Amino acid sequence: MILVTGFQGYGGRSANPSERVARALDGSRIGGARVQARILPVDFAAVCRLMPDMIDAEGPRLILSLGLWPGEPMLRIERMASNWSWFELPDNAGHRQNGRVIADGPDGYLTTLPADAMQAAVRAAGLPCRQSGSAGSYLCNATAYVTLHHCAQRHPATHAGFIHLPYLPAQVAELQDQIAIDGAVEAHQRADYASMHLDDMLTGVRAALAAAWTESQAQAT
Ligand code: PCA
Repeated sequence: MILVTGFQGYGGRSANPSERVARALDGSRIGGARVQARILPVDFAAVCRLMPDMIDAEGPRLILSLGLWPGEPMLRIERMASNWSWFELPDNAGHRQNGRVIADGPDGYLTTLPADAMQAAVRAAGLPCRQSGSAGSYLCNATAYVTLHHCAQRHPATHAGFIHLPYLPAQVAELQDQIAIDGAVEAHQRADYASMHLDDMLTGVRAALAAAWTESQAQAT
C-alpha cells in the first residue's frame, strides 16, 4: 500500500493543493499498489502523534507526504528533513514549535525515496520538477522528520519522503485581489505568484509515485 498525505489549509488560506492532490489519488492504483490518502491537520502535536500511529496501523510500503510551498513554481522533491523547527506562523492549534522536532532524535534524515528517478519521471511527463536540500522549518519539515524517524526505528523497509507543491492558480488570483485590497505593498514586490493547475500536479505526483514504487519493488526482490 502507498500512503499519500496532504495538509489542510493554514496561514489564513482556505485551500491547500496538497489536500486536493491527496484526495484525488485516494483509492487509485499505481504500479499495482493501492493508494490510501490521509489529510493531516496543520498541528505539530497532532502530526507527531498521528503519523507514527498511521504507519503502525496501516503498514504502508511507501509514504509520500505533500504540502504547499507558496511561491514554488514546480514540484519540489525534498532530499532532507532536519531536526529543527522554527515556526514563523503559529500552527492551526496556535502552537509555535521553536526547537528540535524530536528532543533526542538525530540532526537529520535523508529521504529514502529515489529522488533522482522521481525527478526524471516528472520531467519525462512534461512537468517541471527540482530537488531541494531543505523542507523549511515548519510543519512539512517536521512531518517528513517524524515520518523518517519512525520508519528508521520501526519500519526500515518502508520508503518515505516529501514533495512540496505550488499554489493552485485560483489561490494566486485570490492573493492578487487581497494584495490590491490591503494596499500595503506594490504588486510587483511579491515573489509568490507561481501556480500550477491541479491536473498537472496530479500527473506529476503520479509519475513520481510510479517511479518510486518501481524502485522499491526492485529493491525488495
Ligand atoms: N505547507 C507548510 C505546512 C503545511 C503545508 O502545506 C510547510 O511547508 O511547512
